[in-house]
Amino acid sequence: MILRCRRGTPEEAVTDIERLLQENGVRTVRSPEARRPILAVLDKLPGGLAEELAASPHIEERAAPAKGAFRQVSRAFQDEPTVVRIGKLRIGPGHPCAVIAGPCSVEGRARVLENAHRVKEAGAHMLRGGAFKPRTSPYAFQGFGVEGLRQLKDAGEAVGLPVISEIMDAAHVPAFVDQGIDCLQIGARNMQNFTLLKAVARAGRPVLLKRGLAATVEEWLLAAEYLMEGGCTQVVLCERGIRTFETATRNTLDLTILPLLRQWTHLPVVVDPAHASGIATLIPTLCRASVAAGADGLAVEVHLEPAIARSDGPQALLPGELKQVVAEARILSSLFG
Ligand SMILES: [Mn+2]
Repeated sequence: MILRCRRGTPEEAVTDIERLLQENGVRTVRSPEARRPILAVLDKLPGGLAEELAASPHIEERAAPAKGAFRQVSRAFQDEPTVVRIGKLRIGPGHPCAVIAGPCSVEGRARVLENAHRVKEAGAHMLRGGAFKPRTSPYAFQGFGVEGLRQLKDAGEAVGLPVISEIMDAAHVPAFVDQGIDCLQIGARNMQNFTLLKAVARAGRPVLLKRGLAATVEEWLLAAEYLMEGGCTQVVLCERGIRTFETATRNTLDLTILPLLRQWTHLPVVVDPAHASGIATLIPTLCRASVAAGADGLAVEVHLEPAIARSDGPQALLPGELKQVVAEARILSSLFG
């Protein structure tokens, strides 16, 4: 349950409500919302307490979350949508569509630097690159690890872009922080790795949380709830396609949930049509559809020579194609935003 106080409720009245709940063994969390005090009630209310709260002149509304266990991710927990801050970049409503681009894998210092220059020239806002790669086959390229993080960060700094990379292991959090990785990505396969979610939440960095390939929206938002419960308020959701009966494409891009997420959560949403489709020629069209459906950002992969990419070459855009995607996203987000 979420308790929404009237605007202008005095602070003492709010702390009285918090104390009353605490004395009854009920935990609460205060929303960062500035316009009015909002409390998420984490535990079940004991008998009689609900009536007592209902009688309070300070509580305007007792909102039920869209799904039972949602609390801090709930739309009702914040009147204002969350705008995630990554350096100078802003991801969320009211800001231009954020484009995250770069190679699937960091493939060496010179290559990632060249890629970064082309991504920057194309107008993208954040450089991506995998250093720890979750590959289906153990024989496929696994990434350069910490050295890859260092090369990615150096490339980002050289062109003035923040960087994002996937973290697969809770033990790697200090390495990501030490290397200055600006945004930590939780990949689709780790969406419900709760130990990882808890560790990443404490890293004090923005997090991009990909939807699991077989995860419902409820499971996905509860994974985001883990991050928020752990103290991370800067969470970006990323739809990257789900596994269906269809085999013509790598996954099936689920844009249906974009307007639904707007109703259920205040968190911003980015769409990754590259991993959803797996086919580079489909990506520009899917980018347009994503922005039209309300995406706050796009995540795509770029390679200068896709034929020799060490991973995901078939879904890599060329720099010129990225430039077109960025230009169209800017126009469409101003039209629909
Ligand atoms: Mn990839």
